[in-house]
Amino acid sequence: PIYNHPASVWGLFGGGLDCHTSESWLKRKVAFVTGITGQDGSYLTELLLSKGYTVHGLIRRSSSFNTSRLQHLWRDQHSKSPNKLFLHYGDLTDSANLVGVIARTQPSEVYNLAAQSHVKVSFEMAEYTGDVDGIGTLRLLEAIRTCGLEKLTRFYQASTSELYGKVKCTPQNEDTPFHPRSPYGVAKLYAYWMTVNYREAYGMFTSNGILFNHESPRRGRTFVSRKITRAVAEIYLGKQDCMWMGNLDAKRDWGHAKDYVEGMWRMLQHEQPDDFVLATGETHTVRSLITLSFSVLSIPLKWVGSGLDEHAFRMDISPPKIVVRIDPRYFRPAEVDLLLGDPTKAENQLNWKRRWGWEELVRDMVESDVRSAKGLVEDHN
Ligand code: NDP
Ligand code: GDR
Repeated sequence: PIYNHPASVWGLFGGGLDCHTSESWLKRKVAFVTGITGQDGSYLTELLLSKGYTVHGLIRRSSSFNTSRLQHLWRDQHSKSPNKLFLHYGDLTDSANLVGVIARTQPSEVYNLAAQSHVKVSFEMAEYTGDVDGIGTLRLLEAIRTCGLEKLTRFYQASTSELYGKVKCTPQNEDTPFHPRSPYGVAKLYAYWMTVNYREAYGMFTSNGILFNHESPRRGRTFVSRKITRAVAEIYLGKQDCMWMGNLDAKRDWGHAKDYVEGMWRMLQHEQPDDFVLATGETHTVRSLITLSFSVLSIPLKWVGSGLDEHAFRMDISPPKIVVRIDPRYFRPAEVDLLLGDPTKAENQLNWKRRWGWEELVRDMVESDVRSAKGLVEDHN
């Protein structure tokens, strides 16, 4: 990782207001991205670099390689053609580190994407999830204030449709009440309100993107979409017999991550800080995600609706083969049954429009997983 010291007139802390208007500050196009090694972080970095930003990313020290999603973007700064991507070690649990990185990088825009983002895992690591996803957001907001950048730096918070949880009305929009159903959702609720509070209390430009599920070939393997598309590819190639799943009846509003990172960026270019839903306005069951994934590869599938295999799917070939079974381990102590978002506000005010449809998303993921299962491309995540 290479630290970039921008030739700033501030020294380590603050003083920005004397030297810059907020407009000229924004024009510097310096972004700081936490969670840069994740699915969204990698797509957002691509987008920001393509728009001429200098991008600083926070990465965790790990004994195993954790920057594979950024590999194609990384240029050694000693090379002949370095780019404007810089990585900094840090962690949302380390306040002093965050202050130091913000002070050194002087970002005009901060995107807080870092999180323990797995809902099921959050039941097993509730305290840690609260620390990172909840208090971690507070630490980052405070780091911006400590550096005297609260009137200059714009802040994006990765909020989530998990805030709605036990939904009271459908579709969900910015005015729908919250009722989170997991330690992850509760931690994100704290972060959501801290983001609103810093806007109201200190006049900071802080915005929440309330994003519904979004997926891609770079999605982590333990989220349901990627677990399914990888398994379908492996079953197709005869490398795996069967996939073990949890609740097939859950309904989600699934979009493509590429569309959603564009919405994040638009939120920080808006004239006012605000909270926006990004969603597709369609909902599908996990079950239909499975059937669609198999159908991309023209594999006929039947749902076996009785007996021992009450929830199983069978490949409709001769001899028939059970390819999907249920394992109660994958059920959650409390489930979010139905998510369906209404993105009207973002469409009208940010001119945000998704480009990817449901079938295109699933096809993109399945085809990518077939390529990597065949060993034609490296699986980066
Ligand atoms: P990922 O799980 O793919 O990425 C999470 C990122 O956070 C990784 O870079 C991870 O680093 C980093 N991270 C985890 N813990 C810490 C920590 N303690 N300190 C610093 N960094 C940490 O998530 P997505 O890209 O899918 O999601 C991005 C954000 O958006 C998350 O906050 C998520 O909760 C939220 N969100 C996601 C949605 C989705 O459908 N994808 C929908 C709504 C919200 P490492 O690589 O080292 O593990
Ligand atoms: P979610 O995503 O919890 O919505 O959170 P996930 O893909 O994990 O689950 C979606 C639904 O599928 C059901 N399910 C299974 N889930 C997993 N992971 N594995 C299984 O085997 C399985 N079988 C059924 C789940 O019960 C659930 O109903 C994601 C994350 O990206 C969050 O960070 C983000 O905030 C929300 O989306 C919006």
